[in-house]
Amino acid sequence: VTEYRLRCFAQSGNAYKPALALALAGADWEPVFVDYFNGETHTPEFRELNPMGEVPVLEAGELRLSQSGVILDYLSQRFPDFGPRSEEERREILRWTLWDNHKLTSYIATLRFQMKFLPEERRQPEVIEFLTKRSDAALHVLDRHLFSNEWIAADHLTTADLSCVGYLYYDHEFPHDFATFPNIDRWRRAITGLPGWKHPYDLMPGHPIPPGALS
Ligand SMILES: N[C@@H](CCC(=O)N[C@@H](CS)C(=O)NCC(=O)O)C(=O)O
Repeated sequence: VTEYRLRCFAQSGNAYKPALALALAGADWEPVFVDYFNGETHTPEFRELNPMGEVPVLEAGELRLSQSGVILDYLSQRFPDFGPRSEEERREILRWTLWDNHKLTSYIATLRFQMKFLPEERRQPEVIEFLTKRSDAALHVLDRHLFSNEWIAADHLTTADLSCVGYLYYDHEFPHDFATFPNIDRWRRAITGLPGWKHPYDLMPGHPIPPGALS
């Protein structure tokens, strides 16, 4: 048995956040596939595991955690390299993780879902337009922040970086070209250069989506 088990699937940037933390830390972990596109998160068994019905879920012995931000916080105590080195850094990590969950990931993940995963007849142009604008605004905030900061919350990589970068390697699945945000691009490339880095489709099971799912 591995020390950590992460319920996840390849298309989930939210699951990628802790998966990447585990990979970069060289942790003893295994991904456990959740068949999201065939409705597994709606099953009573999964709701028992996480009443919120969401991936990721981390299991470590008897401990079971959900919400990527909470899982990242837990992992940063186990692997202090990407944790805070002061009270001020702890607050900055929390601040940017909350911002990511509210303003960045929630919009860009939902935009991608609308554009790429929802069956065509259920896509709504006004919803896509709204989410595109919201995503754009958040990406500009992040790009400006990274103009004057090498990393998001401290002078070293922290879990705030891993949270914000969750969806930013799924290139060509958005109306935005992330490479045109120069500071985001420089920063996400710095993360790809770290030992242990893998693309979400290589780190977690379930890519490509099998035909027949989603219908
Ligand atoms: N704020 C949560 C978001 C998690 C989330 O949205 N998970 C999606 C996959 S990326 C999910 O499992 N959705 C299940 C469903 O909608 O049935 C986190 O950071 O963990």
